[in-house]
Amino acid sequence: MKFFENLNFSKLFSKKKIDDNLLDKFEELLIESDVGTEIASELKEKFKKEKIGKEIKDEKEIFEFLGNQISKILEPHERKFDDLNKNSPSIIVVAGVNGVGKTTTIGKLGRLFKDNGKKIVFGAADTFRAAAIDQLELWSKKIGAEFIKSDLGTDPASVGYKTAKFAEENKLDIAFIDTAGRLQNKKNLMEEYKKIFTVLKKINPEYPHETILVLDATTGQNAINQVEEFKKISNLTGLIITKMDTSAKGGILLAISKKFSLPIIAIGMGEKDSDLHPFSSNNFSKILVNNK
Ligand SMILES: Nc1nc2c(ncn2[C@@H]2O[C@H](COP(=O)(O)OP(=O)(O)OP(=O)(O)O)[C@@H](O)[C@H]2O)c(=O)[nH]1
Ligand SMILES: [Mg+2]
Repeated sequence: MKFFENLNFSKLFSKKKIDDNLLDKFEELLIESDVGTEIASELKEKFKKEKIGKEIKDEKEIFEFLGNQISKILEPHERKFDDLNKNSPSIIVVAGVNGVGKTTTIGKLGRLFKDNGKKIVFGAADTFRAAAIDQLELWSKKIGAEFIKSDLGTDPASVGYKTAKFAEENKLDIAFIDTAGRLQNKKNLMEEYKKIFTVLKKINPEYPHETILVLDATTGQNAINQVEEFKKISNLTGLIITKMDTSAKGGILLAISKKFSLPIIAIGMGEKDSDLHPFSSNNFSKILVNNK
């Protein structure tokens, strides 16, 4: 990630004194890094207020300024893992378009809660692909989670139902329901999600307690459309951003926080079960500006 990686700040600030021309460049670079125009202009104004006319010591000073500002923007959105298990059982639907990392994230979350002594079940409500069911089953075996599936092609909502019931009957702590990767503009597929929610609510109107949207950090601006689409059909309770270990520009998270004010639960930093990190605005901003 490191969204300032390709941004040539040293060149930009070689003049040392900050003037309007440089500030415009600064703003442009921020926009290129996916933070969105609003935040880019906000950061520019703050930077201007504090630094205009002053001598800048070195690049580090700029990174520090940006890191602090980014951390301040994101801090109110931090949400702790523990918060996901307030009910017994906690019913959690994991949503997102295809390939973002839903199934892997369920595996990682499962590992985390399992390590904390929780009893969990995974429900394979992605019934469209045999490989998707197998993938989740492998994760369940790996970490010792219960596993609920139906035959290929059966109604995803019925798997959701079975999973929640199983969690209730067996007094489990958490049920994670995996869903099919699908394009948010395919109306019929969004209908499938709605059906899952409707069926869960028949068991208990509070179900699902959580609908977590998984976003792929490499997606860029399109992630905003994804949030918009999923917000229409569900009560999103949190975000998890995956693939932050790649060259993705994590700046999109700032744009999303600004626009939707959604809690951020965790970031995915790789494919292994230990690669899910609680979201910390402070750490995130540091990685982002590469201010080690
Ligand atoms: N580098 C990296 N790869 C990840 C991360 N999370 C998931 N992946 C990889 O991304 C690919 C897709 O992950 P899945 O978990 O299958 O994604 P999905 O959303 O369930 O996909 P569908 O079920 O097809 O919609 C896999 O190769 C994962 O190993 C991450 O944080 N970092
Ligand atoms: Mg999947």
